[in-house]
Amino acid sequence: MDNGKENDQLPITYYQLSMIKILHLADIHMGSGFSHGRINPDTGLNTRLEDFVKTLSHCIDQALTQGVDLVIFGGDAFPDATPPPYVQEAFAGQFRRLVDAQIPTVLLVGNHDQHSQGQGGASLCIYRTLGVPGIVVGDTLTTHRIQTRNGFVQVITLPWLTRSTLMTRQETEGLSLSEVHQLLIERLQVVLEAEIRRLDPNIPTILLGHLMADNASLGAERFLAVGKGFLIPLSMLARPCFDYVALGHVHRHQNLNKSNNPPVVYPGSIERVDFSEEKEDKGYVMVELERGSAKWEFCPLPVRIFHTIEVDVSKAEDPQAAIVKAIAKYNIEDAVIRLIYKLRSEQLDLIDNAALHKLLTPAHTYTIQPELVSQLARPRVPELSASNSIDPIEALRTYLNNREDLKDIATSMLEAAHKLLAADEENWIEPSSVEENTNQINQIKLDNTEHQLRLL
Ligand SMILES: [Mn+2]
Repeated sequence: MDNGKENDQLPITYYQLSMIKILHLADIHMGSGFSHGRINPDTGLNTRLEDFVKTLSHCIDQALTQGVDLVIFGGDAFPDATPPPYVQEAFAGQFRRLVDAQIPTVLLVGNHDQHSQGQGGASLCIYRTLGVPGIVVGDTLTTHRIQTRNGFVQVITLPWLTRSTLMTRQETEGLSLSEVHQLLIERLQVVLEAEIRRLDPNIPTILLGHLMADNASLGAERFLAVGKGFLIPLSMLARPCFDYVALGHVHRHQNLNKSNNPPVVYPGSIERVDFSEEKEDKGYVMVELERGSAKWEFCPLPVRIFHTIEVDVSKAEDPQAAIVKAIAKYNIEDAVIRLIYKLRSEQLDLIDNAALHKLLTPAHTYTIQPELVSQLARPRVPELSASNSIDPIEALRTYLNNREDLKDIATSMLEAAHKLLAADEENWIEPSSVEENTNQINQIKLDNTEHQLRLL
């Protein structure tokens, strides 16, 4: 049986047998988030690795029991290009089950899977090097014709692109960052058009990309992406030549094309990588594909629960009781808990830390972060509240406008900030991940804006 072999020589007479069933998952990030786990004394492994393996295993179970014809993975297998062997093995052990069941699988290379120089994804390319039957590695922009039990499907793989993939450093010299991005989009357009022209119009077609689409809803990540990201316009993806656009990179599940012609879907990560994902459902997408139509459904996975318990007890008479009450609102059993409470320094003696630790024991893991609120009335800047997102320079300018005492150095502070940001943009190393920086942004939002700016 030629299952899963890429086949450039299609039979002359070709009939679509029936609908093709596909499992689409992305952003496994196996081996990340260890700080939210603990060592399992029975196995010696971090419990978060065990969680991720269990969830991936659940996904593969579904592929097997529901008899899918193809599995497509949208990239970011591990947190970086050189995962430790035991993590690689855990990942391989799950995909091996698809090989055994002769289910062809496409593994796309995400930004985390690439070496910083953008020379392909070593951690996934090993499957091609070994010639693992049925596994296709998507580390270049190209079209794969794949034979499944229910007929052929063509998959265009679009791995994470870096500047160096599409252009030389000389070509970008003297260009602004937005000009570089514009040029990149133009280059990509040309290469993608060439692939599209080669498509067989009678075969169901998938575009599988690891990318940031220009209207993906990101929350805090969006703020960070400004000036750094390489955003792909949705119009490049939502085209009738594709029956389904399968994406990876953004950890929040979403369909970017509500009219579904074609669906443009991020399944999201399969497990919560950090607290920025605490409120998101996690899962995979099941697709029924035919030429000209794709029915899809998001299937949630049972994953570890994360709760942030945040409480301001600075005005409470009995701060300990107020914290205990806040904790009682949550079912903390087996969950990853982050307790953040704000209090005044003279209340410190009223907190019974040992009792809080005892109370949080049923959690899987927990952290306790007390934050002292200052007694001094601080001038707040309403324009800089956490709900507003403005670029860093504007934020600084607004802040300085509100600080008479800093008037003398305001201009030099702005100049220094410009220099810092420009230096950041000149850096050729791609940001390892937008999504992983969310924590940082959340932290900045939690911390006092004034305080952060003072650090400049
Ligand atoms: Mn990614």
